[in-house]
Amino acid sequence: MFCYQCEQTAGGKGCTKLGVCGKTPEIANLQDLLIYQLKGISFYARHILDSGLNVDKSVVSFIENCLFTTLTNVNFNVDDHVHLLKQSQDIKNNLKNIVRTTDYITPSAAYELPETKADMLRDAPMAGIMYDKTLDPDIRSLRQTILYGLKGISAYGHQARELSYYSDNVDNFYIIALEAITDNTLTVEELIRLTLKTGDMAIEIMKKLDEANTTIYGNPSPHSVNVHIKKGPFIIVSGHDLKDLEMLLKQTEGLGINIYTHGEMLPSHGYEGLKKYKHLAGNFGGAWQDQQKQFDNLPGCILMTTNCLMRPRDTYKDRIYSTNVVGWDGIKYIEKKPDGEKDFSEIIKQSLELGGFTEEQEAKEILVGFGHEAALSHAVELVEAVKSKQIRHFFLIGGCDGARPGRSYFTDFATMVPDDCMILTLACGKYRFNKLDFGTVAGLPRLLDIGQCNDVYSAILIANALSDAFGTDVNGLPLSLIVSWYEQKAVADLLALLSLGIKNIYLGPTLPAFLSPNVLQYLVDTFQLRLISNPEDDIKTCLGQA
Ligand code: SF4
Ligand code: SF3
Repeated sequence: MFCYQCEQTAGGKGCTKLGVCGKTPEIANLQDLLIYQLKGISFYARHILDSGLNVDKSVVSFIENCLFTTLTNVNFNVDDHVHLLKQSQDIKNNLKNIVRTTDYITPSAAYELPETKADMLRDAPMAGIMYDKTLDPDIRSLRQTILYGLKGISAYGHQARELSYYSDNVDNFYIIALEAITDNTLTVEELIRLTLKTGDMAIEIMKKLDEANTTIYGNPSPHSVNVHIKKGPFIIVSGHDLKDLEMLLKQTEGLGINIYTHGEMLPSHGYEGLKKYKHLAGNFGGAWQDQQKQFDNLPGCILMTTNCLMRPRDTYKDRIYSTNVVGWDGIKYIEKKPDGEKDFSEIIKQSLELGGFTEEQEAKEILVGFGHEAALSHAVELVEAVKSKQIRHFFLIGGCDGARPGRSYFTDFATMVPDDCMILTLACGKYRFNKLDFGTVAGLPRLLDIGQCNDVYSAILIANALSDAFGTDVNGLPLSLIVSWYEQKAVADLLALLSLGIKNIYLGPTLPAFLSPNVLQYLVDTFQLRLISNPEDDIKTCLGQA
């Protein structure tokens, strides 16, 4: 196996024996072959697009689901992968029959998947990232960057599609980009353009998801969330998928079960359509990497709707459920029925039987719900506060959390931000400091939580509105972006920000291993992308005092 798609990759270079995430060589090889099959499917689908026809949405959503399945910490179930591989060959065969091209057929399009898993694994090495030793390292780097951006987009695309929202541009882009990254005629410059286009598409899908979430559940508004436990039976819901949370809230109404959010589900408390359920009781635990410790021996159940799933310990393996594309060998899976609904009766029954917490902690509340509408309802005050020097600077500290010790940078950074500066947060990295009291500035909370990682779109809208008010562009604002990355949704988010021409982003805790020295240099020269150094110096540089 070889995988270097996430921040915790072994030795900062690549996982080759076993994924630090727990991905086995078997799963890694099946995932490589699945991506190879998607490239083959896209070869034929591209011909359909080029002839002016549409590709069937069932094919698009298959591609999207497979991309999402291979994202870090999503699916570790062998049977799921074998099943998807078999489906991929059927889809490829169908498209081949429709297209009947006489063009040169790429190897991934021509490939015939064997019947057995053993034979699939025999073939998998030729689909590996490092298989072609002669490939130019910059071409490989850009191809993988695009692929990881697509994986991030697919997570948001899946979430939006669950709510019946999608973008035809993004749907077509999966195909165009997957085919392009097998095209040996494309130059480095062309692949750089495609990388930035991937960023455009990331914005487009986040916009669609924002439209879906805010149309269905209303615009988030400030809401205090209890982060301590209550007495009684409970279910913990993790991941990003609001629709799953809503279905579960409906099915547990009046049953005396408390629903706690976990990880990236925390911002759901801001949405009127979800917070109206009184048994949405609070948030449990910290970011994803703490789950094994925090789920240990819990007297209740857990539902994982998206990543990040870690290897479930035996002490809770019988109490954790997955849904959507998430999976692990031996854990219970909740299917979607043909009408789009899900039956949560098994997890509900089990959580009632387990009985829940017997003690209750005194409530401790944190504030969430500053999406673009709520934040911009204070636009006039914010602009005035900047003009009158009550607010000196905005720091957006956004992105993923993770286990690396270097991530204490982000906590230190947040606590060192001067009192006359405001902190905006996004995604699960905020768990490192969101229970601290940051007080107020200019009459507003000094820490405003914008939401999940996909709500980087909200941050972009806020930044654009402030730019208009100050007659500048985003780079001219008293705003610095401090981005922590872990998995490929963060790659999509970073590409989105770069595609808007946003400069001076601080990225950490380390740089992606998949960026070749030349590609990195291009990003540094063009966007002044910086690796984080230490919080004192970085804050000084951001405030122009270095
Ligand atoms: Fe390693 Fe990350 Fe790949 Fe898992 S996803 S195998 S930790 S690089
Ligand atoms: Fe977190 Fe996985 Fe990335 Fe959505 S849940 S930000 S790490």
